Amino acid sequence: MYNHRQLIIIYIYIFRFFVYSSTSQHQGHLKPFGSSGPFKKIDELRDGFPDPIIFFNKYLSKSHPVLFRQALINDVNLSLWNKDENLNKIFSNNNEIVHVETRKKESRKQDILTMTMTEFLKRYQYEELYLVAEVPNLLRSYFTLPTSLQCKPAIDAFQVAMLWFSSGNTSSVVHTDDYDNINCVLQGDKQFVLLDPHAHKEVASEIIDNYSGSYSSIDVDSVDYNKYPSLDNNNIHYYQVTLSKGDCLFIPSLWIHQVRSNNRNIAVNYWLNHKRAKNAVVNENTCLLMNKSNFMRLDTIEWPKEEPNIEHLKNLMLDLVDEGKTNFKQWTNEFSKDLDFDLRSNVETITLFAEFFNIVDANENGFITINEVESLSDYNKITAAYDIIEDILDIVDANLDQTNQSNNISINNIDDEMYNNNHRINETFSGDETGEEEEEEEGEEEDNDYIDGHDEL
Ligand SMILES: *[C@@H]1O[C@H](CO)[C@@H](O)[C@H](O)[C@H]1NC(C)=O
Ligand SMILES: *[C@@H]1O[C@H](CO)[C@@H](O)[C@H](O)[C@H]1NC(C)=O
Ligand SMILES: *[C@@H]1O[C@H](CO)[C@@H](O)[C@H](O)[C@H]1NC(C)=O
Ligand SMILES: *[C@@H]1O[C@H](CO)[C@@H](O)[C@H](O)[C@H]1NC(C)=O
Ligand SMILES: *[C@@H]1O[C@H](CO)[C@@H](O)[C@H](O)[C@H]1NC(C)=O
Ligand SMILES: *[C@@H]1O[C@H](CO)[C@@H](O)[C@H](O)[C@H]1NC(C)=O
Ligand SMILES: CC(=O)N[C@H]1CO[C@H](CO)[C@@H](O)[C@@H]1O
Repeated sequence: MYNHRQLIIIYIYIFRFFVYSSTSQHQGHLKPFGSSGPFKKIDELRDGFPDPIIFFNKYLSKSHPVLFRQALINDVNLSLWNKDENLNKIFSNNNEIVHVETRKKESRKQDILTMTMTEFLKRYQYEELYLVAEVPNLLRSYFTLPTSLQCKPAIDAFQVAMLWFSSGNTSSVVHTDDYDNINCVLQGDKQFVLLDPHAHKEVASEIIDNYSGSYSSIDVDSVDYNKYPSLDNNNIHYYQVTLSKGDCLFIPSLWIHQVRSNNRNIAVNYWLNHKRAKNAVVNENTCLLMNKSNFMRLDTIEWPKEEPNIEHLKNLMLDLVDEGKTNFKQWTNEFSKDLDFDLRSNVETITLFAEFFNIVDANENGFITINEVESLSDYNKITAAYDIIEDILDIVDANLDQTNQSNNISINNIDDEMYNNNHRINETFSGDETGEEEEEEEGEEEDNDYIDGHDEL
């Protein structure tokens, strides 16, 4: 039997065990995501948007976030958002449909409703509703494209403008986007927490644990540091940014972020295709600053068609395996259909596609399994894979421009040949330092070592 003194000592050991080896002592443990520091300060500009040349050279191409305080202050249409009354007038004779989420604390598994704008305006103050949709047609004439994007090569990279509208108290999941993003608050305020994935690679690959959605299963209101030990580290610097009406924030592609909103809340965000934005040549010649009284409104911009992106790629791969299409020939056929281009008709595209297949086919047996697709959750791998698809798309685009297929190669067995040849390339993609060989950028960026090729998405 133990005497009292021994029992106390045992209790102390048990206590110490829990305190020191089981429970995180970090002050952020079980608190909202990013609520305890240390913090880093975001660059802040106070004179509206910088011109496109500065924006692209100093921020976008360097994946450097920046806050444009009161950038919309001179926007004559900013007062439109003050009252629902104004919006009701605009939509009074219109049936435009919008997508509406049904959980203000974001769940990627929630139901999405569709309803008219008028119906949304009637209901959103009283129900758990969050409009997240492309800016409705009828509203586009009220939006001026941020002047940092008012330049032809920048507009060519423009992907989509989204409207975010709720009565407040929304919180997003922790996630990343493939796009570069400028987010502007039109009403209410929004809090952003940003985390640099290049400075915190281990955090990025641990917490973004749902690969098909590029998001984290972290409970944003109570982060369990025991579950995400990479966060249990006092060298992780968060950026906390609060935007008020008229403020805009640039969030670089692939930066980890989480967003909350308060009160009646309206925001717009502009997504740019990262690869195109990064390759955009924005200088004095290509980007004559426009006549200030003629700034482009959203309704005057030709809406680009949505490109295949990582999301689409992931879903396509999962669907193929589901349908029992698992070998190289089948994938070549299906991807050809998806890209609307016969991958075999061009030696470069079929070679690249074989490289792509090899990345996915981790055990190199020639068949893709669900496990192999799932294990692509490794950030480096999925982006290396997606990068190849982007390269294929470039070739496809160039070829379609020519509409000249006289350089068709007659290939019948080339699939297998290519497939075998490309096994040689496999080690290129097997480690963390993927894709060195195919780095065709100028390569001066410090973020290259995060994931090679990542910065081209
Ligand atoms: C990822 O999220 C989707 C919903 O967005 C869900 O269906 C799927 O089960 C999740 N996968 C994992 C591994 O959590
Ligand atoms: C404001 O909105 C009106 C109505 O769509 C439009 O005619 C006008 O050009 C907009 N002004 C600016 C500066 O965008
Ligand atoms: C705000 O949202 C949180 C969940 O994120 C919920 O617990 C809380 O009750 C909500 N507050 C109000 C006032 O609706
Ligand atoms: C700018 O545009 C306005 C309206 O179209 C026009 O009146 C003015 O002359 C233009 N200014 C310059 C410098 O082109
Ligand atoms: C198509 O390509 C062939 C040779 O590759 C060239 O001779 C011909 O001029 C091209 N046609 C067009 C329309 O570009
Ligand atoms: C090239 O291939 C396409 C289909 O892949 C075909 O439609 C076209 O006629 C071919 N052109 C030549 C010159 O063989
Ligand atoms: C054929 C070939 O080169 N296979 C290599 C693929 O990569 C693995 C390492 O991931 C090597 O062990 C194989 O030899």
